[in-house]
Amino acid sequence: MRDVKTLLMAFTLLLAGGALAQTVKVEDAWARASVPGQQATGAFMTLIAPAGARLVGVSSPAAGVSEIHEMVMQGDVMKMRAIDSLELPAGKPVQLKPGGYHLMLMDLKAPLAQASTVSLTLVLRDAQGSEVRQDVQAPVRAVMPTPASASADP
Ligand SMILES: [Cu+2]
Repeated sequence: MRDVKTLLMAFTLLLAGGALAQTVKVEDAWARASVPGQQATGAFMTLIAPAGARLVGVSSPAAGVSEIHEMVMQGDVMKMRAIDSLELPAGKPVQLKPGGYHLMLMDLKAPLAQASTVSLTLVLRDAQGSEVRQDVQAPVRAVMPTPASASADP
C-alpha cells in the first residue's frame, strides 16, 4: 500500500516537473518538403507560452544554419529577413506560417522528404530569463496542413 502511494507521488511529481519544463506549447508543427538542389526551406508551428517567453534561436541537425525569420514589405515586395528573437506573450498563440514568421532552415544537408520528420530545437528565454531548449519533431509536408477543425470536410 505504501509503495503504491510512493509511486503515485513520484508520478505526480514527474507530471508536474514535465509541465514546468514545457516553456511553450507547440501545436501543428510542420516543415515544407524540399527538392534536390534546394538550399533552404521553412518550418512552421503555433507557439503558446503560458507564462510568456521569447524565442531566441533554433537549430536542426538537418540544416547548417537555422534562423528565425519575419516577412516585411520593402517597397512593393514582401521580403524575409532574420530577426534576433520573437516575443511570445503570455497565453497568446503566436503563429509561424507561410507569409509570416517562420523558422528558416538553410544549407540543407539533404532534401527534406515528404512524410519524413525533421528535428528542431527551439532556444527560448523563459519568463524568469533562463535559457531553455525544447525539442520539436516536425512532420515534413508539401503544403500547409488543413486545420483540425476543417479536416472532416472533403
Ligand atoms: Cu525565411
